[in-house]
Amino acid sequence: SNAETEFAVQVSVEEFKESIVRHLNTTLGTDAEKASDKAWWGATAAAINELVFSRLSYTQKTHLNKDTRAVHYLSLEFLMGRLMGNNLQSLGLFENAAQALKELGHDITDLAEEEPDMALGNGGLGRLAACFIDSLASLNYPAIGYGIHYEHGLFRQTIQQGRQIERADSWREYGNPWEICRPESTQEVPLFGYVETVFEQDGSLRKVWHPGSVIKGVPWDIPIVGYKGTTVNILRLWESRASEFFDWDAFNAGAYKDAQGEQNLAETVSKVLYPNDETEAGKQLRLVQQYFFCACSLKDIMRRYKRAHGNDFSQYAKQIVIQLNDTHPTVAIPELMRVFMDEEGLKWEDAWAICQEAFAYTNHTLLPEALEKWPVYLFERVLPRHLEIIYEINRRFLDEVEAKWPGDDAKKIKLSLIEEGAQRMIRMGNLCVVGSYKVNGVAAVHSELVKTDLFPEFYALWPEKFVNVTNGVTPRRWLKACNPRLSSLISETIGDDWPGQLDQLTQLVPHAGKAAFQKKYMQAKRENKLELVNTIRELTGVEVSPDAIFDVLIKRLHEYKRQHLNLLHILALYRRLLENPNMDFHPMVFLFGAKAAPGYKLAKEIIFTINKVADRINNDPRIKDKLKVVFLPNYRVSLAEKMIPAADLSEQISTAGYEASGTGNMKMALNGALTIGTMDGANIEIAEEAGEENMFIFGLSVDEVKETKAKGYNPWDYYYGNPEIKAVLDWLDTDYFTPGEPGALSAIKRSLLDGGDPYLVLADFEAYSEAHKRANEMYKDQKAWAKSAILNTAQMGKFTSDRSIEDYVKNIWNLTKCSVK
Ligand code: DL6
Repeated sequence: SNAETEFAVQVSVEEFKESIVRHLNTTLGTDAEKASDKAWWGATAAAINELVFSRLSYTQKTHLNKDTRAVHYLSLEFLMGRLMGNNLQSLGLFENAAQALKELGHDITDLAEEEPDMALGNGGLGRLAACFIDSLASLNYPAIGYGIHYEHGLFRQTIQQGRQIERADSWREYGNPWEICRPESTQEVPLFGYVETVFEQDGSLRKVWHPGSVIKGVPWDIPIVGYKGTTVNILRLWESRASEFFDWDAFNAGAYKDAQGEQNLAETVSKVLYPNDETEAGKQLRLVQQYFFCACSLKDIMRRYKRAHGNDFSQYAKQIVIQLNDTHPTVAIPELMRVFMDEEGLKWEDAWAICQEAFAYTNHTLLPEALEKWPVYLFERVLPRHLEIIYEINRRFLDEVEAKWPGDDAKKIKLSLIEEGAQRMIRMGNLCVVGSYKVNGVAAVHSELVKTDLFPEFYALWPEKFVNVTNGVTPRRWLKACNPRLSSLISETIGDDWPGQLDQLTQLVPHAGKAAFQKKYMQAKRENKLELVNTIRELTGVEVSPDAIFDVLIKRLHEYKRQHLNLLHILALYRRLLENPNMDFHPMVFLFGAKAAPGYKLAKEIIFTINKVADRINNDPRIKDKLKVVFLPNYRVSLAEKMIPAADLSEQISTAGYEASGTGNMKMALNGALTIGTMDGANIEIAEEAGEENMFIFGLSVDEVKETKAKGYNPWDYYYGNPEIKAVLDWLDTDYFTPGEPGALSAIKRSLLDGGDPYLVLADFEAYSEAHKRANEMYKDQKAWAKSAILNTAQMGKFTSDRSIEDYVKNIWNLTKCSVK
């Protein structure tokens, strides 16, 4: 199309070569003869940045001149992965860059391996944020992502004797070419101290916060290059530093040690990402992290707003929308109130009216342990002024509740922002709902559950606040860049507009039944599998066959995601094969990738058990390589990019009602894996699009899960009722997988039987096993399988994050596209 040719960066292979070599000299201080691979990668990044930075500056000028309404996406996590491939794809320069490097004697795929992942997130929530900022730029929406510039991202996982060991992730130890430090936009963040009430002469009261400490926030900007667009937005990440002013005071007072302490605290704030996923962190430092990045971001937003509007705040909510990615940035709500009232002199009513029009909140989980609550005493210590503001928000809000339900104290107890009890807690979810104009869940079923199960009283109060925006993934990274074979085939078949208009994939539907297309499609899959075979060998030493079915389960380790259901079924298959080595069964390779939160004991036991079972099975000649089990260490974005294109079967087996959406499910279906999954999260919508006949759906539905629990679920019934379940669980008590150490793998059995099996693993076991039989049977008919796989790819258009962003724009953000020349 015109727009594309207009944009396509016209950099020839020769010019790109020249630029890389020049940067080897001028940026990296080396030359082509002696440069390391790391230096070649750095020089390539610098060559790319020449194109990116000029576009960034045009974008910023345009947004400033047009004074556009923008979304500010506040997220404690951005799981970016690597940027080189993506930036090249977005600039339309990948082929030329690959050719340039080839002519310089380097393979672009090998050089890409030099780039450490930017792992500034835990899992789905952080990766979603990364996909969203990609789509925002690609769709030419003015947007800025705000987060923390962690020195260490999510821990690096190694496996030693089957166990997860955590090591620090030092992603920017040797610098990061994609980021720009902006010291001129440094902010100061107050903390601790006390609040003074000042009586004004006119009889009014004024609150003055005397902070006990001040830390600095220094921003680092990462350009986010839109796909074939001209927009380059930024992700602005705050790094904490000690404030000189405070060190100096302490130093003069002779309290050198205190000054050191200040410095330590200040620099600890952005030191490390909390490795918890769906579990409460509950540490003072985490609260300080949350406040730190919210305060810096709001000051940054205010600075930009004032440049255009001075002290007239009537336009604030027209120009600014602040999206809260989960409850982690909730403290931004009382902070904005504080800024408006204490610093800008607005009255409560005016400040509150603006806040309620500026904030919107996305909920990502229903798990009670993930719903943030902060002890009141912590707020009192760290953010005393904010506590006062929260109390006042609550007082006024409970008056509204009283007006709606007079005398109904039970309602007030449920809705209050404060949970009473031995330890009084602030409910951040409730604060978000009260302070936001929209609240969204991340898949249709999840958004319903947010209304009916999580916030039913709020829903009764403000039904129009609650909306759904189903998640999506960027097809640029998750198909075009990670799966070049399939991408080329698609482009040859339907043209190459699909990465920006994913609905066009439906043009593949008529090809799904054609033998010639099926052959090419399956050939691409096979080559991807061959590549993964090599990766598996390099990482684990295990040899697997590309002819086997590649069954992939990749996500954070959590009981509700039920990696142990998969494992029990593997044990059942192993047992069946031992009993009957000639069983009619297409060989399978079960692949796992997962990190467990370091303090989550059972999750770590599940990893250990998978590895021990894998060792035994992979080395058992009796089953003739019909079964292999591989746990790939250090699962992360760049490893996902290798596993997803090679997946045949996508395991999405959470207990129905627990997985808010899932996004790995979308990525694998897009790359032609058939889903074996429960009717949970976005699986339901994937089934609507792909057709249930092209998936293997099994297990209890959301309602059945609720009914089963209500009736009084007893896992022992399944243990005694199903001899296979009993046999595999008992097996784990023996020393079959841990010679000389019986009981070393008993944790799973104990949690399922003595622990009550909270996620209904045993209840779903049989249905899961049946679904696997259907999958195995279908794989034998390669034509039928190929057709279903193609139909999956063809019908995943809905799950582009571009569509999610358009939904946010329509239903929540109300932005206008701003084209950048
Ligand atoms: O919305 C992104 C992602 C969903 O796809 C997953 O289903 C959900 O588990 C995940 N939630 C979190 C929650 N973390 N916290 N808090 O990561 O969000």
